[in-house]
Amino acid sequence: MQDYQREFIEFAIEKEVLRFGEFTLKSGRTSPYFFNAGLFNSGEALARLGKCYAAAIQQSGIEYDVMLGPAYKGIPLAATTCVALATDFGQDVPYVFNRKEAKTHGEGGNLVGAPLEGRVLIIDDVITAGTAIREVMDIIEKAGATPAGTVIALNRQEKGKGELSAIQEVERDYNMPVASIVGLNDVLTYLTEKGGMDAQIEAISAYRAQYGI
Ligand code: OMP
Repeated sequence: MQDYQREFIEFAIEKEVLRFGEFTLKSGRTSPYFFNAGLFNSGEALARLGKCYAAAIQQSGIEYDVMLGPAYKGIPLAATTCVALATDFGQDVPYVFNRKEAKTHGEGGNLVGAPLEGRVLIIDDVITAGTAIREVMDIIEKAGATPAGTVIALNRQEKGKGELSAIQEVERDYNMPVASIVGLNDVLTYLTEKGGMDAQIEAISAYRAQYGI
């Protein structure tokens, strides 16, 4: 695990973005942990988050022309990550986001920011079953652009519809890599190193036995 990954997990637990307990997911699964990126809800938290995404993008080697932050949660993620790419890596990356409701006056349309063209890097919080990300692919397709890859904060490393992970299905269906700041395996490594988290580790291991890949 890299330093930024360990720091990210610590920071997510500190902010209660990463919590342990019993949670019902969008997919209907009952999970012993939940990652709520909406709780990175202050200037400092967003700044640190952007740096972690920027580091993960650099690490992935994905080549792209524009970053797309899908509404709503992807919008601040794209903004803070583009700032971090500029300040930490000297890269001035254009970004664009969609509106959920198309605007009929003013500039019109449902895309705001840079043109959605060329190779697109999607930024999002979590992929569990892959439903949300598939909707984003339609936006890219309609614009005539090409998906270059996706970067997320946490890879939950669980099954999609079949035996592959949801992320592997997305990678296969859209022929693009999905990178993440951390995966569930990193979270487990962190909890094991930290100690005193046996109950949480046990619950996550049981969940993995059922839904993990
Ligand atoms: P899928 O559409 O099934 O891939 O689920 C992704 C969405 O689930 C995310 O965009 C979140 O809205 C939500 N989610 C989390 O935010 N954190 C989690 O740990 C798990 C989920 C989830 O419901 O699966």
